[in-house]
Amino acid sequence: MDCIFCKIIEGSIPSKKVFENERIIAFHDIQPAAPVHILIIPKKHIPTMNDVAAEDDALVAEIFTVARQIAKEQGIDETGYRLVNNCNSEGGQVVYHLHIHLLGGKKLSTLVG
Ligand code: IU
Repeated sequence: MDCIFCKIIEGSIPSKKVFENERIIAFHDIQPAAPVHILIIPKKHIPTMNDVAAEDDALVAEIFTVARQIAKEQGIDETGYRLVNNCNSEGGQVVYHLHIHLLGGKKLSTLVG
């Protein structure tokens, strides 16, 4: 499969990993938009948020658990952070493997279109 994030998961493309278990990995974004910019992704290839199925409910919940844990480890849980999912072209999605952006470490601007 020609998916850059699947290649990161299998290790054929390197990444700066901050978390990994059997279902999820998290790594630093290569073009950080904030002092902390980490991507949290399922190992299962789910292209977009629209493709999340009922059987993925526990996986999606675990992604949020991992996000909370990483925010704490990065020391931004109290100051605050933002979790973002871009879905499809008008949502700004570039990589078609489900991912949640964890952004923080500075005062983020108000989210506008
Ligand atoms: P998006 O939500 O699909 O727009 O976000 C894709 C992100 O993946 C974006 O912030 C890129 O900088 C990031 N990224 C990466 O970290 N490593 C890569 O090899 C590639 C993209 I391609």
